[in-house]
Amino acid sequence: MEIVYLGLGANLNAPREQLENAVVALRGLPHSEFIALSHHYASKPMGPQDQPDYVNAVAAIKTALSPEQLLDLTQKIELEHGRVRKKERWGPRTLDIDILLFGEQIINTERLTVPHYGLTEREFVVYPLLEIAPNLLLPSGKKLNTITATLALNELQQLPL
Ligand code: ROI
Repeated sequence: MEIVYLGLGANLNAPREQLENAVVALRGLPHSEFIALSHHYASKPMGPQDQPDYVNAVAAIKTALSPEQLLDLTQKIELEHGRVRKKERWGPRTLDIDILLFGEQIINTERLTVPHYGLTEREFVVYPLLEIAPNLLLPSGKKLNTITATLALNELQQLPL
């Protein structure tokens, strides 16, 4: 079993409900155990600014699935929640599930880059992740909690439950 951290994001069609539905689906993943969920956070869009603010969260699961099996299932959840893959890069989305970390594994395949390439630069990933894993060590050997010293909050806001 590996501990996997998943980044959740949405900015269309009642984003908080999208995340809640995603969590229900993640709780039902086979060969897996749901272990933690951060608060929801309101965040300013990274990329084009002419789109709604996002709601982001991070979840932790324990899984016996392989990274590719998990990716298949998270992509299926995205599609079932009406994710529209638009042509526009970094455009708005109903639900995005990113595999941030998969145990200590470093994965570079056609389909998967783990750790997620944006992990340490995105306040809407780092702060929710820190909330549920305050002592996390990245595969690079860097401690996650040292990154916040140089990472601006950019109006990130923890939302009440
Ligand atoms: N911006 C924010 N704030 N949150 C996201 O989840 C997010 N996801 C994306 C892009 C378009 C890069 N911007 C984002 O895919």
